[in-house]
Order: sequence, then C-alpha cells, then structure tokens
Amino acid sequence: MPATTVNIPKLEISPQERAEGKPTPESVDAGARLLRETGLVVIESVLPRDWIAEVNVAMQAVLDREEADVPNGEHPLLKMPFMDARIIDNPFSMQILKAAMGEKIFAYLPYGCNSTVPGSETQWIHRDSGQLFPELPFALPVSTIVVNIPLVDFTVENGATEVWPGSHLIVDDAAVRNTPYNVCDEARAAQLPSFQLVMPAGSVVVRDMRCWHRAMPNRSQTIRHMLALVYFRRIHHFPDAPTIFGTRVSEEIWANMSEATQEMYRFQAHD
Ligand SMILES: O=C(O)CCC(=O)C(=O)O
Repeated sequence: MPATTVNIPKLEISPQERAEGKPTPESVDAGARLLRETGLVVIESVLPRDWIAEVNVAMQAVLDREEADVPNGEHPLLKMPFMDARIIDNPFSMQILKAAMGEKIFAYLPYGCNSTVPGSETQWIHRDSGQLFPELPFALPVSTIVVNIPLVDFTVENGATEVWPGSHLIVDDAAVRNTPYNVCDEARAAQLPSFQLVMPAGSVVVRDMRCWHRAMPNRSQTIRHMLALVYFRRIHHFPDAPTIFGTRVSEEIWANMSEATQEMYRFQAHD
C-alpha cells in the first residue's frame, strides 16, 4: 500500500517578494485560499535568520528572569526587539489576515510565546477557539487567527507542532463542544491526516484557531520557542465609530451604576 503523504500547506513566494518583504496580490490570494481550505498557511524563511536568533536569545532572557522571579519592570515583551514591525505588523501575515477577516481586524499586546523544554511530553490535541456558533451543523468563516513565528528551526526532534489540516471545519459533538480547550478525542484524530510543522526559524504560520493541534515532545537539548500573535475579526465592537459609540458618560453617573451595569457597558468611554 502506498504511504500516505500529507503536505504542509506552504505558500511559495518569489525571491523578489522575499527580498522586498512584500507579497504580491496573487500571493495574498493564494495564501488566503490555503488558509480557508486547509486551516493554515506557512510562508517559509520570511524573517532574517540572524535577527530571529537575537529575538530567540532575548526571549530566553525574559523567561529566565521570570523563572528567577526577577522583576522585569515594564512588560518585557512590550519592548524591542519584540515590538519590531517585522513581528507585530508582518506584511505577509497581515495581508493574509486582512484578506481572510477584513480590514478592521484587531489584536492585543503583549502577544504570547509557546515554548517546549527538553524532555517535554506530548500535549493533548485541542483547538484554541471553538466554532463561532457551535450549535450549527456547519462551520462559518474564520473569526480568530493565530500567527506563529518559530524562533529556532522546527524539527521532529525538537517537537514541531502537530496540526490536522481541514479540522477547522469539523463541528464537534455536543459532549465535546463545551469542554475547556475543546480537547479532541485521540482515537478520532488518529483517523485523520496530520503533519508536524517542520520549518526553518523565521517562517510565518497563519493558522485558523479552530484547527486541532498539539505541541510534540522535545527530544533535543535546547528549548524551542515560538511567538504567538492572536488576531480577531471585528464583529460588534466599534469604539472608533464617529458618532454614538464615542459618547462619554460622566464619572458621576458611571460611579453610581451597579457592577452588573458597568460590566454591560464596559467598553463605554467615561470621565
Ligand atoms: O508549542 C506548540 O507547539 C503548540 C502549543 C499550542 O499551540 C498551545 O498550547 O495552544
């Protein structure tokens, strides 16, 4: 029987796009299509290796200080090199994100980092986001996307993330739907194709957060870091709308509201 091969959905870009750090409209379309159809797209070696190696060292220093309980002062990930535009406004991921979720997407800082240490075990299979309307018998277009940037080469040995392509479109049974982290049944996932995200440091992965995935055991001698930036489709929150949503409520009125009322109007400006 022939071996089953599952290809990593890679967006092949030209040397010119890579040199200019800018995708063509055709590449953006192709990337958005791979994301829509498989749940993720990988653009290899977009960021300079030597600079990514510096970010990796800086990340390790932050985590070492955290572990030693040394006060980091202002949030260390809100400083350079972590706030570099190549990370927080990466032209490849940004254009695909906007093609998939519209121009008005938003995100929060600081972003996160997924690390596996030597000797770490297999993580449970999970989705980072469930379906938007989990009771519907079909999946809707994407509304949450994570952009991952590996800070070292991802290999089978150091536990490259395992992903199930197409799983973003799977609708869970009621029993699974309401569990924390949307943990996926191992036996069920074993029937479906998956691959490990083997890729060079400085690649960019754009992944629908509904995709089943897990960290794999790190059998190397070094820690494996990966940046994780989460982006949201804007659906109902319009703080920058010019009229009614900018209205400010006086502090006196605000202070007299119950906690429940303040919670209801939590995005309302007040002073
Ligand atoms: O570190 C990894 O490979 C994946 C971890 C992850 O995505 C998670 O914990 O949600």
